[in-house]
Amino acid sequence: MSERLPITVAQHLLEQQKRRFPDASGEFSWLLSGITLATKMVAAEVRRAGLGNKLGATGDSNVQGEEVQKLDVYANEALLHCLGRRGNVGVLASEENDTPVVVLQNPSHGKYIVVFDPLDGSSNLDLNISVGTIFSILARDGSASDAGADVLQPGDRQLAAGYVLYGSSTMLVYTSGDGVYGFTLDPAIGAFVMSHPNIKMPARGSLYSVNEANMDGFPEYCRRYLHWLKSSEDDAIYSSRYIGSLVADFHRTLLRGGIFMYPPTARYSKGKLRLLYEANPIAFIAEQAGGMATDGRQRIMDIQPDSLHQRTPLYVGSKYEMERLMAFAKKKGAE
Ligand code: P6P
Repeated sequence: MSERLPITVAQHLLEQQKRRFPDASGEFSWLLSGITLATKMVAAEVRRAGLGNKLGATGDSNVQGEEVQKLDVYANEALLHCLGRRGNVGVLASEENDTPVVVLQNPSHGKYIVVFDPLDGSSNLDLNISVGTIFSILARDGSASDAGADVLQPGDRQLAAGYVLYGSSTMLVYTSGDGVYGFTLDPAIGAFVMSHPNIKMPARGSLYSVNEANMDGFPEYCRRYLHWLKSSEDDAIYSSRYIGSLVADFHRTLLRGGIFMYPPTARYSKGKLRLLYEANPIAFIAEQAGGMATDGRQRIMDIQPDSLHQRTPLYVGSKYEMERLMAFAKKKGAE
């Protein structure tokens, strides 16, 4: 086939599944097409958010105590609708829902769990700043007593993970454990088309990303590390970039290298970001691209979750910057 013709995410998934699992039933590809359909619907709404009274808050707050934006509700309903009808998804767990939604009771039918943040960074929508959808796919462990318990799996057990960045273009970035692939939504044909095959994070970068307004609440080692980043030791010259939208800040780190940090702060003593549907999918992608992701003490994907919406500190980025951070964390009096 001519190189000029597009490779869509559906074609890529089928080829990848066939290569890795020759007897694959195509079920997984069908599941992922539920995510691409929902995120195309979200992209269409985000792209014209300023029209037709779509911006702004609903007046409600979610389980996180955060103000719910109108497009949060739309994105959440689009994902629940498109994934709920795939026929192989058993449980859906969303940042916007207090508890998981059981779609198919019988684990042998609904063998997949999808955990997602439908529209991360939505408070930035009114400012036309990039936002994103983040998702993580797990297998149902039929032995679990209830759907809530079934969802609480460490990130190491993710089957796949990804995000859709609604930025200057709409990009899906995805891994199923066999590398990281980027697809750009082509509005002319309404399909996500392969644009970034086999993404690798640079081993070292020149950017760091953290909300420095929270610095006084950071652990001591983190403050020392930031001081090192700002010094010109090791002839390293770093610049600071911070968008305040996780998917955008991580996507830049994935492509340019460096480090993104959301440490414990005075307000969020366990970190602000959520383990299951923010840190875990981001960590899976980072590691598959050659980077690292920790909570300052342990690998993010080793953490055994206790609850659906639990928060965690997140440090994610290039090997060099991450290993330097861990060296600061190990020093005596690091806290
Ligand atoms: P802060 C957005 O609200 C979000 O959940 C992430 O997308 C982002 O990384 C973080 O919060 C920004 O938090 O405290 O710096 O505004």
